Amino acid sequence: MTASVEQQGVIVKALAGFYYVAVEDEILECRARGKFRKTGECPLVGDRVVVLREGEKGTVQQILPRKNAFLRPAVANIDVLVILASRAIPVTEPFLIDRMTVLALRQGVTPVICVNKTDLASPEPLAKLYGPAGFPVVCTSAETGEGISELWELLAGKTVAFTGNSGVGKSAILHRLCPELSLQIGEVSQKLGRGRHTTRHVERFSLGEGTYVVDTPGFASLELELAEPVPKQDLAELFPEFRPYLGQCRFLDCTHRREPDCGVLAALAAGEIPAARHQSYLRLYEAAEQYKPWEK
Ligand SMILES: Nc1nc2c(ncn2[C@@H]2O[C@H](COP(=O)(O)OP(=O)(O)OP(=O)(O)O)[C@@H](O)[C@H]2O)c(=O)[nH]1
Ligand SMILES: [Mg+2]
Ligand SMILES: [Zn+2]
Repeated sequence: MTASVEQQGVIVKALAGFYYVAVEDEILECRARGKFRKTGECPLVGDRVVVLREGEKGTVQQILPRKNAFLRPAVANIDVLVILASRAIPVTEPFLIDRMTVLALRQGVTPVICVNKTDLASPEPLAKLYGPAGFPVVCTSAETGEGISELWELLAGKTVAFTGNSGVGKSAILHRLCPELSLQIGEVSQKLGRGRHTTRHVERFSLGEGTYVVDTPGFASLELELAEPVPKQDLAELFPEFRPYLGQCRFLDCTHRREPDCGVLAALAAGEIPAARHQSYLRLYEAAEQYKPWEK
């Protein structure tokens, strides 16, 4: 009979019901304890966990307190969320970026906007939208290597997750950051302009010097509709370029949609806030209003 021991580690990969946990110098294949199913708790890549080890296998016993947690992409305890976008195929809808920045900021995670495929299309429209809004923006090409060292500087020493629609180049950029990694990089269907969901699981890679990057599967727009929205009253604060105007509304409970003497609407009219960003705000506000958790 093998003796069982409790150890602490970090989940580095989740795949087909197994969790791969880095304990000391090795990776232990684990199942989750049955009680997680009952409590609705879900172990995530990046979670610090207690495992019960029995020989070569283990069981995830307990999830240690989290700094933050995301369901899509399914990661925990990150410092930076790199939102990868592209203006070539597939074209990223700015709303996707806006939604991810809101989710990141809400949990105290720094969003970095990375506009990839600069060899195929100018990143400028997106850079102009997000730079002035107060986000770090970096323009890259996994093809030519443009912007990779700039991106590296934003990530060094941090735990980072990559997200973005399928085919924008998350795995390709990660491969550029660390060519030794063996990653599957997909093809983009020319006809559909969509990626093919090449990456199918969440996995954390160590790039050395205390830098960790999590590659995640790209999402489809449909999944956004199912996700739990941010409460409507919290939204305006999560648009950084709205903040200077939030104290300037006539009504304390102004929702910045159509009220008279609204500081945000005045800034919008003056061109200080881009129309696209305000439209995303309205769309997220509406989604929050219509969300009925009991219907999910
Ligand atoms: N021309 C060009 N092609 C790129 C660039 N980045 C990625 N690609 C190509 O785009 C396709 C998709 O890249 P992936 O890295 O697999 O995309 P992904 O975001 O990981 O996609 P999923 O894993 O499906 O979410 C591949 O054929 C890449 O070679 C780039 O900067 N320029
Ligand atoms: Mg991928
Ligand atoms: Zn207002």
